[in-house]
Amino acid sequence: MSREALVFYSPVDSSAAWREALTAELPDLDFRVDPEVGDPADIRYALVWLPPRGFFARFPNLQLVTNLGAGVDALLGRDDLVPVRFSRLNDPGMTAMMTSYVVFAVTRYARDIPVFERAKRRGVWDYVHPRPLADIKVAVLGLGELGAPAARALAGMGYTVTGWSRSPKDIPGVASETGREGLERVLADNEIIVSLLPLTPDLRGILGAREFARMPKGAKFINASRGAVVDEAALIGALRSGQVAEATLDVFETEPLPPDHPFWTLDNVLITPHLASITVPKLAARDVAQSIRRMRQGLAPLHEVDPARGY
Ligand code: NDP
Ligand code: OXD
Repeated sequence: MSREALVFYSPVDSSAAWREALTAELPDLDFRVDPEVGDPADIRYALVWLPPRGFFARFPNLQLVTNLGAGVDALLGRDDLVPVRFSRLNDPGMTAMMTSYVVFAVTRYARDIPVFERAKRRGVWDYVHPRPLADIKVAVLGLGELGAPAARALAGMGYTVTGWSRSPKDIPGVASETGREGLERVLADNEIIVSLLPLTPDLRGILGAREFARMPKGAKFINASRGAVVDEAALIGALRSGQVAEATLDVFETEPLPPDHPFWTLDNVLITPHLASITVPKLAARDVAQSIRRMRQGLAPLHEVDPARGY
């Protein structure tokens, strides 16, 4: 009879912090860190972020893969995944951090901060009269676990907020749009557009030349979800022409962003290195432990992902 173990793999998250947080919840858990996995047949659970190709094929008794984050695009469609259950993390720390990033990026534009950053570099007192927040229309594309709280926070601050999602939503202070026609309206009506869309086959490249042209001239774009929801060449064209005046980009089609990428040369682009939000082990471990307990009882894990839906 083999033992029941969990394998941890992440190039960015601390295995020590996760071991401590998870074994505090589940003292009997045999927590192993790749590549020290012992007998691969012991592995029932995987807690992973961006594991290399071939990773899962080694574990014949794997039952549950938990993504160390929200976006599961890098896990789905792999050829080394045996049919297992998938879950994602959904912890309050990750949500709070994403909301703070979106509020920062939107407010930076709403309060004309890039204008003052440039004026300071030129040594110029460049007064721009502030506009009431209610006059500033912001769209949040994707109203999921992260998008909905960000939209709610923006609305709570006084912005005029519309969200776009697959199904209609009822979020206080946030107008709801769905479908292709809804997207067309959202793009045309809002001066600040935030993407919190997952990278699914449907949404790959959803924001291209046509969509940037539809935005009001001088729109601001914030992408904190996945680079490939955007056609980067089209965005660069729009940023060069001024159709899109400014962009804040945390995510890119290729990461790390290659040194010769045109985004680096654009003065109207703020680049952050994919850290809009991270998972906080102490806060997320409870759900991971609960999912393992549920699996032991033959129940579905928490925050299960439907591979067919893609998010
Ligand atoms: P969720 O899966 O909870 O929500 C996804 C949202 O997108 C839902 O509102 C869903 O609609 C909507 N959606 C999906 N498909 C479509 C479609 N075809 N048309 C319109 N709307 C659609 O995701 P999260 O909110 O948790 O996270 C969003 C993304 O943020 C993640 O997938 C990940 O890529 C990224 N992320 C980035 C981080 C960073 O540090 N930069 C950190 C964490 C996440 P509905 O509600 O109707 O299902
Ligand atoms: C995530 C991310 O999807 O950090 O959680 O990008």
